Amino acid sequence: MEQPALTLSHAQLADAVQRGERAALAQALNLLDDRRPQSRAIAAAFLRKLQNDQSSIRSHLIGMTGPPGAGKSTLTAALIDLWRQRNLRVGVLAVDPSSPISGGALLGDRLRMKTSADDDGVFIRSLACRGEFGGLSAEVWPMSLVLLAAFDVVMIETVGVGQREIDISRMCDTTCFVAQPGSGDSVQFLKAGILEVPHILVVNKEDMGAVARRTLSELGTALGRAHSDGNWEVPVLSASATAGTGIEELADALSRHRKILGAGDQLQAHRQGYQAQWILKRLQDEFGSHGIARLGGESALLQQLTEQSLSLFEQHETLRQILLQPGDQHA
Ligand SMILES: Nc1nc2c(ncn2[C@@H]2O[C@H](COP(=O)(O)OP(=O)(O)OP(=O)(O)O)[C@@H](O)[C@H]2O)c(=O)[nH]1
Ligand SMILES: [Mg+2]
Repeated sequence: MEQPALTLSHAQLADAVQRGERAALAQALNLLDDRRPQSRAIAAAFLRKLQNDQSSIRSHLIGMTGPPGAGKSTLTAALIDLWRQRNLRVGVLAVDPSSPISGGALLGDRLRMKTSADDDGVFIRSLACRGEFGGLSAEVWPMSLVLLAAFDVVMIETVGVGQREIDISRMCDTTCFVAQPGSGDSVQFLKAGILEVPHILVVNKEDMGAVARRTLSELGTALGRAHSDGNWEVPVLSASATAGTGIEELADALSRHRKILGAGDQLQAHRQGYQAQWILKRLQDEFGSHGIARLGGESALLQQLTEQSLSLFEQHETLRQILLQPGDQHA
């Protein structure tokens, strides 16, 4: 279906997004998808407004990862119920790997079944995984910025154990790994350093009994004490999304981790740092390492990006324009 033309100015759109208006959210997400130069300019101005308003600084970006079928969607649905009782507004990006194993298209549906369609406090968007997984964050990060401006909690659900989900986990303020009872993979991956240590580990399906308890203790051992940094010790929790047990503990652990990130500097630095990496990656994909060298090399570029206060697309676009100029052969 043809999208209606943009009827709001970028500033009006930003305001409407911050009020959590559904139509504005849909329009904003479409705008980010629009590759035409004119739309990119509007998107850049729109994102700058959101970032200037600091409207996302109190929100919480959570990554939910884990193997196919571990219960990420069911757990997310249970958390949504709880968060809504606590009067928190929730946005979800369900990243659909389109894999037949994990039942691709069901991903968002399972959530939608549990959440009322006319509750304005919940917004769910399924994303088909277009192309390479490495290219996924290209879309997910700007979308996250939009949802963070509109909701108290934003959850990104991705399937994966190991390298594939790392980018998503770096993007998020808090990463929660959902383990499947009886599957030794998570334990092995954790030991081998393939699974980047999440902030929270949860073994779902505790209603399965002994097998779940065994996985819980194996994960606890594999994690050891080595991974607790100064102010955060990684909790290993047990829950059952279907029986509704352990959900409050999980929600509390998530909010405890959010609290230690604080209301300002640490969180801001983390997101700004990720954004710099995001832009670097986009430029690398488009112009190769030669392009990065022309901009003064990776570390100088990252330094410059974290210090600038331009918005995401503006930073990216400004650097693209520089690189699209005829190259200085001596650089
Ligand atoms: N016994 C039991 N089954 C559960 C629990 N949570 C989820 N399930 C079931 O496990 C299956 C997978 O659940 P999902 O929530 O779709 O898992 P997922 O991790 O989102 O799966 P993908 O997105 O496809 O990777 C479904 O049949 C759920 O009903 C639980 O706590 N206990
Ligand atoms: Mg799922």
